[in-house]
Amino acid sequence: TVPVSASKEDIFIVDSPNVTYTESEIRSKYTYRTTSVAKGADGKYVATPKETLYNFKVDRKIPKTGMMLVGLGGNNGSTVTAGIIANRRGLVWETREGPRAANYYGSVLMGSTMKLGTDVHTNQDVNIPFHEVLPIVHPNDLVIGGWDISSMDLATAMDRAAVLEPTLKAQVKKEMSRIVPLPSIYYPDFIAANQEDRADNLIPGDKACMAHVEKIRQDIREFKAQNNLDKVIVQWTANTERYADILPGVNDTAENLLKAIENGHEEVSPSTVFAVACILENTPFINGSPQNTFVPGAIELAAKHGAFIGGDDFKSGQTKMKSALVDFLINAGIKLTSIASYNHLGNNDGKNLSSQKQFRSKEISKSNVVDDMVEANSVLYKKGEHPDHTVVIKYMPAVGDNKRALDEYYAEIFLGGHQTISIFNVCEDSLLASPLIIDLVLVTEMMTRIQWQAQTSNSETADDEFKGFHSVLSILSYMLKAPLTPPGTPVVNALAKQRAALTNIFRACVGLEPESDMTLEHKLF
Ligand code: NAI
Ligand code: DG6
Repeated sequence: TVPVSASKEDIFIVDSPNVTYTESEIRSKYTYRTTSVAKGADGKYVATPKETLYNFKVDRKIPKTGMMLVGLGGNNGSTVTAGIIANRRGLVWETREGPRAANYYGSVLMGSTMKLGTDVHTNQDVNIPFHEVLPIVHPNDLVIGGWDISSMDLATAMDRAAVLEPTLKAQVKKEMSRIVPLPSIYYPDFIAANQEDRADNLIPGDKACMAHVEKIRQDIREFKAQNNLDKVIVQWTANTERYADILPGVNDTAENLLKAIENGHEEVSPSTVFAVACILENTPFINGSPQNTFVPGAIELAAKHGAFIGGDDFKSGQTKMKSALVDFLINAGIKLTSIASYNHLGNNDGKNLSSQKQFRSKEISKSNVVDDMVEANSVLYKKGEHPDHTVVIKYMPAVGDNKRALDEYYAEIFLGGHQTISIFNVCEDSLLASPLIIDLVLVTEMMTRIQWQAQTSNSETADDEFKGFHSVLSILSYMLKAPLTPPGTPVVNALAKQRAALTNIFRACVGLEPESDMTLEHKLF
């Protein structure tokens, strides 16, 4: 007999003594299997299978959720907003290639599937949409708001962005024109000087202060109250800032960072002020740009408050490709020796990045994305050896949001031969970034409803021993170029591993084993 789940919406249930459904929760007892390795006196590794037992608890009630974007009036902000409205209303619009309908292509959660298991009768894979595995918020239900230093309403901002088809814009124009960004904080030194003419929607003051932190907290509370929301997730999709210097006594600890804000220290960036405000408000904050928003003091503050943070820098096109291709090459035993990455783009992001300090932030996040894969292969690379890697970005107004990314991968193959792979990637940058913004919000929100406890021998432990994941959400790595991880833990850049982490953590929460591609059922008979 198959047990009945409490929710009619579920498209599957797990039939296992380790999984229980109640009206409000899904609980699973999960055995996490890893391998411990120690080096013996003889220099040989000893690998020992290890099992850790966890209980997971998932809150099934889908909350009414708000998404507040910093940089709401930018290309990403206006595009993701129009996209959600178009999906919510099921819009169809004419293009020169025929009608197009709203979709969530490019969102892992909304556009991809995962294998649930194997059909008992046909022995074939049964795949289900990713967003059906856990009770995830539907993006159509997100209430959108946010801040921008530009006062433009979103209909006008969407025209300025020049991303969407006129026939789509016409249909969302009225709704978009009603959305006007809240004034924001602007410390001119952090973004390019060429952005100054946009800055007409400002909270007074040109350096960090507690009044700014309090104003942002108040904005979040008001947005929540006005829209009757259970939760808000804030995301930075504003301009790339320059790096902040890490200064002892200023931003190195939580206490010092708060003092530095109080004292109006000039090395505290707007994005860090937003992060601090969100942390104090216990509102998750994700950084979609490359700068070091999460200075050590901000990370410590988040951990202290158990507030979720995630970053950095959306991984949309060129870098996503890179983290998949390099994974493939190195795992195929091919010695990658150089990567040359050129971009040119003509949107406001490109304009801001034409300034050296802002470019430097992007150069760093785009350059460190292969380190873990290289380091893991001691057959191909000696300790400290690394492929050459160059990143170039040029501002070319004529191509607008239609970014061109040209990559050359040069590798050494069998017996001293060479393989050169050239990639020319063209697409609207904001149409790739928008679904990532959605995924980041959906996964982050879901993580606020997952709790865990280590199973002990007297297993049925009390609820108050459950706790949340670490405040640094490394589970978001798939969507981000320079994944932030809990201090002292490794960064994983390989795309397949990042997706597996996301998939398998979700599966564990409903008591399912990690996706295994062994398919012994198709090999042993
Ligand atoms: P954009 O320049 O069109 O939009 C940024 C918006 O932020 C502008 O409207 C600007 O007025 C606003 N802004 C600047 N400082 C602000 C502040 N302190 N508070 C509030 N608003 C502020 O840029 P776009 O294309 O939307 O990209 C946004 C960010 O996302 C950039 O940092 C970019 O590097 C990053 N990113 C974009 C990707 C993409 O594929 N589009 C991928 C990876 C990262
Ligand atoms: C040019 O590199 C501008 C950047 O903002 C990128 O378009 C953005 O970071 C996306 O980069 P990628 O490497 O993920 O395509």
